Amino acid sequence: MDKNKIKALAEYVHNAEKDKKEILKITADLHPSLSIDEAYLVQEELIRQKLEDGHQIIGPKMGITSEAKMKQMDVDDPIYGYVFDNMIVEEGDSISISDYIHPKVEPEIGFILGKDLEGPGVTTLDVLRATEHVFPAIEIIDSRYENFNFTLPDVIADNTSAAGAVFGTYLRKPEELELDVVGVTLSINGEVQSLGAGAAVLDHPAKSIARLANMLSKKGEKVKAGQPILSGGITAAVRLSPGDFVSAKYGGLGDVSFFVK
Ligand code: 0L1
Ligand code: MG
Repeated sequence: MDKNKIKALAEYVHNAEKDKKEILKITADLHPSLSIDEAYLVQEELIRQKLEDGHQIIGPKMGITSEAKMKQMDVDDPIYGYVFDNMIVEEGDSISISDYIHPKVEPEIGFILGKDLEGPGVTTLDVLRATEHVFPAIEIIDSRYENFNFTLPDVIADNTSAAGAVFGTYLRKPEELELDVVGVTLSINGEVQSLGAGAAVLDHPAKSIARLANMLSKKGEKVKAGQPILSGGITAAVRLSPGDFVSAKYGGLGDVSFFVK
């Protein structure tokens, strides 16, 4: 795919995000043969455009991290994207539904590393040894595609539906918890909508960070110390509506919440 095509596809997705208007997936019409490698080139260009607009990367995020979802999409690898500064929602604050297209939320375990991790060959144990803190988080996903209808390359090009992140402030050392059996409930207005345990994320959330380091190494990049990293959704994502009070409560890892106006 030539540079102009990559730029045009990135602009197509970027404009949808800026205008809060859903679009048809890239593979429907614009570029049906979009491959995973090409999709990451579009994502890179989208990220370049966001940086050019003055936004900053806060940290990477992992997506499609449950075995069920990977099987459903017939892929062996999860995917990654990036959380930007304008996506951050302070714990306890409100978001306005009109700033999104059709937002959903999923509870995740966040990681902050004390040292960079560079693949290939990074293991779950390497991640646990390098982790300074884990924390509770909620990711807001808002696919720019109509009805969240996309193929894997489409969603990679769309920065893995990244739209928001609420980082909780309850920091824990990873050795204080068994992250695979940490339970979480996701509630809207006090009613539990979905629940799960850390193992829903590739058997162990730290394994997801190892996969991230190993995938990034293919383009000569590493997972950087100090950045908050989202390891992947633990439960099915839940659609938001105005008036919602969203709360994720974790076993041994506190909770995190916000409001929807
Ligand atoms: O963070 C995620 O797992 C979302 C990845 C994209 C899939 C979706 O938008 O549902
Ligand atoms: Mg997610």
